Amino acid sequence: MDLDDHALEATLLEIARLLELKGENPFKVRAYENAARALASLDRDAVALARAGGLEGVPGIGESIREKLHELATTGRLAYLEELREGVPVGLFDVMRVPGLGAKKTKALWEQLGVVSLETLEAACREGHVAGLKGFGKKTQENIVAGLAQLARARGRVLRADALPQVRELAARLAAVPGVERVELAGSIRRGRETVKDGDVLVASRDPEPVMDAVVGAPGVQDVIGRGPTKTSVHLASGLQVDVRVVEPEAFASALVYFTGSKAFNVALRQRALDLGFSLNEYALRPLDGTPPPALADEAALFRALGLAWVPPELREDTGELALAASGGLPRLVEPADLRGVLHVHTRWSDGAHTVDEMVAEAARLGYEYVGISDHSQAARYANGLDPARLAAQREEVEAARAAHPGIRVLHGIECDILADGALDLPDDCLARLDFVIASVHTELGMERDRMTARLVRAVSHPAVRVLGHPLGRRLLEREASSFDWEPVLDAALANGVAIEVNGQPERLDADWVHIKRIRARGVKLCLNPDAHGCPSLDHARTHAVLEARRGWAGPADVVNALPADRFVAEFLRPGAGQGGAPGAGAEAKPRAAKKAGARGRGAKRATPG
Ligand code: DGT
Ligand code: CA
Ligand code: ZN
Repeated sequence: MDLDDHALEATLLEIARLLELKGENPFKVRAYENAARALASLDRDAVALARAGGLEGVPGIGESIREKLHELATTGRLAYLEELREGVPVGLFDVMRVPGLGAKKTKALWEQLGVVSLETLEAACREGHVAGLKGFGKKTQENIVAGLAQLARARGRVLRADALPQVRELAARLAAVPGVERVELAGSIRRGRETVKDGDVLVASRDPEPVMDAVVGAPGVQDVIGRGPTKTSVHLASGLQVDVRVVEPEAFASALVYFTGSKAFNVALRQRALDLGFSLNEYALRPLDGTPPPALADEAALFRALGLAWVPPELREDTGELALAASGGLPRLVEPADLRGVLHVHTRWSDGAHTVDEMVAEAARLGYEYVGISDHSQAARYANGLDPARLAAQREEVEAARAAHPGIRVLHGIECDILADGALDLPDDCLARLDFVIASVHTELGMERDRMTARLVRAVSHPAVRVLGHPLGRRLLEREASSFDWEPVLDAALANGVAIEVNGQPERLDADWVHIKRIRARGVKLCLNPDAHGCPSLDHARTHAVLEARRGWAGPADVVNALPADRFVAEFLRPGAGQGGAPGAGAEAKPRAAKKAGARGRGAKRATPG
């Protein structure tokens, strides 16, 4: 291991934090902090000094710490640190840095609420559990939520969906540089996190210079943050930072694993390597006995060498995936091709950009067996939501689309607003005539927790409701999630066979992966939807929603719309749904005026698309 002075200092500070987390004597903690400061102010090569035993007499560094630094500098390892790290989630170091949270509060959150990372902290706040903790209270919880938001903004994160095409374009450019053997995206983009701090690109080549030339000369590059022989960082015109690293082809597999991360996953993987007698870093997997490192053709070979199945990047968050990879028990995750149909599709009847016919044609073109049209309901005035008369009139257009596209089953539903008291926004008889109902909250998202819980339970218990839409109501980087108690909502969903949506809009991704795990554990099904407002976003289910579901360990059996059309209708909707003329299909409810004015004219705007 290559050590710089900073590594010694960082190790001492890490020990101090770990001691605090373990509730150790404050004097001991202070001793490590003081020693770190003493090292920082040393104007000589600290590693060389430590190795040679030359730290004696340096003020602020006692004998016991001196010995540890010697061990670290000579062997690259420190048994004491590894012992301290045992069982302490690395994510806690991020938690400790949240404004208002020190080691003491972090310890309480960890021990009493199972908080192990910023994500789990956020979830615990959302659930209101933090407020209930002794010594915390509502005010503290609010401060933590504000602190988390502040951290997210300060960290300058952007939506993955915004970053992805930009990073891909640069990567494609690099793939064309002579001498380049492989190019892959790494980091949080590859793991499918909802937001990312920067883009990471990994290149295999024996000749890095032309690659770096291509990076700094790429058309979208605004400025060069730094250029070196192995790493170049740039800002794109959008402000997004991209780090490009070039490694020898032999190092590509270990580098790809390392730079894909997450950091927590890397730490756990390296520990496993050490336990098996290897050192693992971004360059190689090296036997500690000095025998030559094994050749690793790809990531799978590296995992294999550690007795592990290949872990999909979406799972690499150190939340139990390594144990399963060791036992051969990794779940088969849902894949884009598993989705046989989608619900939650808006049209020009409310706030969508395309007609029913256009959306159905696009769904057919994408290979779906069924598509559910679901515009907003009347309470959503801002979106031109449908009242009963317009809903009935829309049925005309749905019937026309059915006739025009016999290859796809067209379902007629609605995204019905959940009113403040949990009642639905349309009369029961009106809802009963539809093939499906997605119930969603669009107003009073910040309502008090108990009222929100009761509101959702009531909505989910309505017999017409099939899906609870975007349950958190969050907008990434903009709006916090609503707060409610998940358990009663999941109970009601289970009792009523209601699925929870995984909304594929990149700024929603709702339910999120942390809750998806809980939903699945409860036996409640997921419905992966695009929430499309036009043809281009119709595929958001296969791209973004599938990724979020994979991060939540969901398999095809967890997903209702992985069912083929016949079973989806028979088992999840009701027999005959989506075939037109369904029981009580509601011809009697269609006002004539609406029939003439609304449907046909718009539907005819575009014939079957080419
Ligand atoms: P981001 O950029 O905040 O959205 O998230 P990442 O995961 O892309 O983080 P980034 O860009 O800082 O680093 C890329 C990967 O490199 C990360 O997932 C794991 C690895 N890595 C970075 N720093 C460290 C470190 O200090 N220790 C270890 N073990 N791995 C690291
Ligand atoms: Ca990154
Ligand atoms: Zn909605």
